[in-house]
Amino acid sequence: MTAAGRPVALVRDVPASFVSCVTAQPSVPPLDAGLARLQHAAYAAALQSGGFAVFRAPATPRHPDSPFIEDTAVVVGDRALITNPGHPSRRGEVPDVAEALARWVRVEVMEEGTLDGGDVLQVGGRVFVGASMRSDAAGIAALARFCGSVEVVAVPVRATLHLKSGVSALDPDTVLWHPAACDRADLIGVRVIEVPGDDPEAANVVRLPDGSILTAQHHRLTADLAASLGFPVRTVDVSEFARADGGLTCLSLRLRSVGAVSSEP
Ligand code: CIR
Repeated sequence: MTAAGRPVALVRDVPASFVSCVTAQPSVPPLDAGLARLQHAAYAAALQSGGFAVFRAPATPRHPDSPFIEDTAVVVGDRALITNPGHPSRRGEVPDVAEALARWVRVEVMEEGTLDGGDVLQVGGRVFVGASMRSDAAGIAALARFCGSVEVVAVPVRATLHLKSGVSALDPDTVLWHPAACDRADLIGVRVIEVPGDDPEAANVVRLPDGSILTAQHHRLTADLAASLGFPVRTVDVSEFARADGGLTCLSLRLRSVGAVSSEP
């Protein structure tokens, strides 16, 4: 399929070992890799129909969390910073991602500290980075060096795994935010829309190139909220990934300023 000029989204297939993902609490019943694969395919299809050219990196059995590809790199324009993920079990995921990204962007590897891409939110002309249980001060400093003249704002993360677990962009100047993620005042220079309810992940959405918002099926209120703000909404079921502490953004690396020449089926 030809998709000249479309921004790229890179996803990573679900291995059978997905059942052994890192989770804050043991999964009962156990995670279901077959169901996760079906949901992952629907997620990739939604990215595609919303305007991304979707590319798939193969699953790696040794890395159960590898479908959460967002954590392994930060793409700014035509450059990517390959991260050193905060959880030791995830560090082996990065070489394959670096190799895949090199097709589109210049790749640099982080040399100090830890950083998860799930903590990095690019919106309002700034880069917000969560100081979280996964991203430390040295990692945040490495990101700031990588970003050069683009302002990097460190945001203490309250009760979520990552910053983007509870804050994500609706458009270039607006974020959805849940109070469990961070202090609202830290989100300088952007319009902040509070998401109701108890689950911070309800604020995790993906803005698609066609301007629509991808929401998780189990967060009905988020879809209603986005629609009430005038955004077209697409919805996918990612419940199996939510059980492994992941949201919608975690499942792809989005290269918004890189146009694909062709995409895989
Ligand atoms: C982990 O704990 O690393 C994975 N089970 C979930 C990662 C979710 N990623 C993200 O929020 N960006």
